[in-house]
Amino acid sequence: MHLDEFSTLETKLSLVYSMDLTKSPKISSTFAQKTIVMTELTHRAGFVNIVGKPNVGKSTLMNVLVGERLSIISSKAQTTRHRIMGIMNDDNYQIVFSDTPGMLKPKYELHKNMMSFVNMSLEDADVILFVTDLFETDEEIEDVIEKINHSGVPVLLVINKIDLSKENQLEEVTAYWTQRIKAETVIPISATESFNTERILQEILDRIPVHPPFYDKDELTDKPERFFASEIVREKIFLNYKKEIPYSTEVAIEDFYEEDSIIRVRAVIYIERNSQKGIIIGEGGKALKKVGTQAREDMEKFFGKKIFLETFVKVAENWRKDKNKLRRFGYDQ
Ligand SMILES: Nc1nc2c(ncn2[C@@H]2O[C@H](COP(=O)(O)OP(=O)(O)OP(=O)(O)O)[C@@H](O)[C@H]2O)c(=O)[nH]1
Ligand SMILES: [Mg+2]
Repeated sequence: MHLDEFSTLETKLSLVYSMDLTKSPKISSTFAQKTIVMTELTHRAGFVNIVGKPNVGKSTLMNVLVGERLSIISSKAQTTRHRIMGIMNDDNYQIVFSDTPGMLKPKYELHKNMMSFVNMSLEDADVILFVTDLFETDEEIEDVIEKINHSGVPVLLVINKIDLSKENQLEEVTAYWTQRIKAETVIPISATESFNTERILQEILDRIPVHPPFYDKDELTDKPERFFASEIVREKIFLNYKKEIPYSTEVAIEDFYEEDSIIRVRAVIYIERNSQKGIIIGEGGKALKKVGTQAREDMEKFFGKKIFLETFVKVAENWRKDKNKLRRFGYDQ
């Protein structure tokens, strides 16, 4: 560690501890000073990147670990399209989780961009959480697994959805994956039941370096408010429409205007073809109204404020295959 980093951190810690500790009549200032140095020598921080095939529960797990609904979740594969950071802060550590899109063989330009988020996250991790469930195989992702096995980064193999496990299934799945992934340990969990997720935390803390925090301790994510607003609308689209519609849709927030007692949000739902407009809007506008109401309710919970949400539908012809449009939607790397 650089000496100047040490002194900045020491100043910060001095401020914190002079408030907390020296106020207490039982704790002398010498003790407070010692605690500062101890914390400096023991504070851990690192990047923990969550990867795996689509639909195995990566986003559910990150939300559980961070304790906030940062990533959207759906029963359909390929819900997550970006790398989303979720920061877990404690006095003694800071873990910067990254949720990533499901690993797949790219079929169009959007997939390539999604996979570049995954590849990047393999490079800057202190620990990789490779998540699978009881049902997935390594089909289509053999090359990414190869990359993980040669990355030199410690891998924790997380087997999710064990609430659905039948006799011997967990043993069989564990045997299958331990032959493929070079993992330091295997952690069976149920993300939806928060079962055994504490063990993940312990295994991470054993592996991340002693380091000052990378971000302010009150920060929770790297993404702006508009991103979460658009993701909430997209989640409701994944929930309410079938087949190609969720995959053909992107959401852009054109206005996010915060007033004292309300946030005014203008969301544009982009589809690939004019013929999809009718499906999105639905008979008498019912389908779009439902999406709007559900999204508004979730935004009010997320932002803790009343929301006025307007939704519009526009066509962005074949946006999934168009590099310029993808860049406009924030997929540029
Ligand atoms: N039964 C059960 N279902 C789970 C568990 N964890 C997640 N799920 C469900 O699995 C589905 C996919 O969850 P996500 O968290 O969106 O999965 P993901 O890996 O982020 O998926 P992509 O973003 O598409 O890569 C959702 O319907 C979740 O409710 C679990 O522990 N048990
Ligand atoms: Mg996800």
